[in-house]
Amino acid sequence: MKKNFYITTPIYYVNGEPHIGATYTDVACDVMARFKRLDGYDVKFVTGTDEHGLKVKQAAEKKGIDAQSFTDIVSKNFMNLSEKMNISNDDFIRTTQTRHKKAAQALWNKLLENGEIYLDSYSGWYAVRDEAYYSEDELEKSEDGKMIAPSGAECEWVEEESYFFKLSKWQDKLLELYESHPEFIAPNSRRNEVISFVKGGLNDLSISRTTFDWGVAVPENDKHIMYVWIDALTNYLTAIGYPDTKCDEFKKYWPADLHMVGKDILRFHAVYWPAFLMAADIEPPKRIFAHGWWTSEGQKMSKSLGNVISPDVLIDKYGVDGSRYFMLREVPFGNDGDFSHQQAISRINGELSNGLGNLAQRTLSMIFKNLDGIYPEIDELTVEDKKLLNSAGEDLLNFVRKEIEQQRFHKALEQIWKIIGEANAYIDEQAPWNLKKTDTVRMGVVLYVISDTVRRLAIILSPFMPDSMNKMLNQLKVPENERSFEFIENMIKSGVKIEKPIGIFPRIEPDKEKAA
Ligand code: ME8
Repeated sequence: MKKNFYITTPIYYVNGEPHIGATYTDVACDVMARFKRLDGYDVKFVTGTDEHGLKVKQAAEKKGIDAQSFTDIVSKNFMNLSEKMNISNDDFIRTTQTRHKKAAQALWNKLLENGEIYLDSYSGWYAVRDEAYYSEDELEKSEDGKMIAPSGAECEWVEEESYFFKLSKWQDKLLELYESHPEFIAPNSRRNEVISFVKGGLNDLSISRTTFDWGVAVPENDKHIMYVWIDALTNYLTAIGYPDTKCDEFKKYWPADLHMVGKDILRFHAVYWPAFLMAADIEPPKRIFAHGWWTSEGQKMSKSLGNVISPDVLIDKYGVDGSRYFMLREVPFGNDGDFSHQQAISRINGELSNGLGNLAQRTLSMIFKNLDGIYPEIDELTVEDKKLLNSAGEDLLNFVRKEIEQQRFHKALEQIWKIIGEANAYIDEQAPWNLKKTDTVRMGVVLYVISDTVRRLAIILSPFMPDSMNKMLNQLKVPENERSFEFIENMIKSGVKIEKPIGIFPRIEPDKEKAA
């Protein structure tokens, strides 16, 4: 049976330039998508932009352009960034697209038909920055009398006619879902937070607005537009052909295997979204993973503090793959993390340049110089040779697969670097530079064993650093159709000739970074 895998990022608000947060979620999802593809899955990976709502409308007004032209420009910036970061998404959803409006209205109609929506009026607190409603007991009063949400966003009082979704009636069903599918919300600490929020009781949710018009029209009453979150969440269905639930894509990919989100938007995904879906007779997704939050040199990233880390700066300083590696290696996925340039340089130089880069470079250079660049014929492997090869083969792949399934990227990388350490210890012990003078046959075997170890590592690492690992596999002369996991235990072919190797991970000079 064909193995399918559907993974999504949140769709990002287009109220400003993309920052490191969007890149972080994109990279994590990209690693999962690429890993699954190499593991034989048929993958659908979707990202996109969330273009309606008051926040985006206000940002457009500030720029003095109409909302559609504004979102066209900013959405393009997000698209370009995904491309630059080598994100392998299969689709890019924009909520202003016709296909999406059709899907959002179809979901609305289904909820209406099922008796899950009623018209009433809303009076309460709303935070434009979060595009979220809050009850008074969740808010704090600031010194100047403003009502502040737990996120720090300022709230305003709203009173208007509104449609409501009967969220309150789904409380028990949601608790049952969390109970019967413990893997539905991860990490576990977040799961507990959601459960206690739902146990605390749910109010019906206001799902339409009348005081502005930048949104998807409510089908039966165009005085109303849909609340931006019901519009946005539907994107996960739009991408696979909804409302056509009989189409191939929908049948193949729904329920989604993983919605990856930041911890700030877990409530929308783990409470509202499954409730909307169950109310529309659609199965909930299989898993929501909420990752942590990046701060910058110890402080919350904010435009006014001037410490927002732009993905372009990251790419300039550390390269695409250096940035991808650092983000997933530095912080246990799920925890908050602080972005420190010093740490980034230290990891890139220590782990990429010295650890992996050097291993490949010195091995291939020796083959190039001493064996005319040709992998030798191998008669016999010693216990040490086999041990190293085995530790970088199926065993490592199985370990990494298990960690990736649980979104523990840092653990996967930690283990891969343990094996890189073993390979470096092996080369030092075997000392092929000495064998050059005493036993050139054994020197050839040692260099061959390391080359094949590097091949294995590069295949397993390619979801994390696709471009660099491709370069490495090119230098090793591994055929392009032999770079998926089923070939992990294949051996490099003797007699194949390599070219003069070029270092893949140049060191980053700390001084240059200070001057920047
Ligand atoms: O919430 N650290 O969009 P958004 C880590 N449109 N991740 C961060 C981050 C940070 N400092 N800042 C942002 C929305 N993110 C809605 C989503 S989905 C149906 C609708 C990431 O532009 C993280 O993934 O505010 C977070 O959840 C997302 O960007 C929020 O993006």
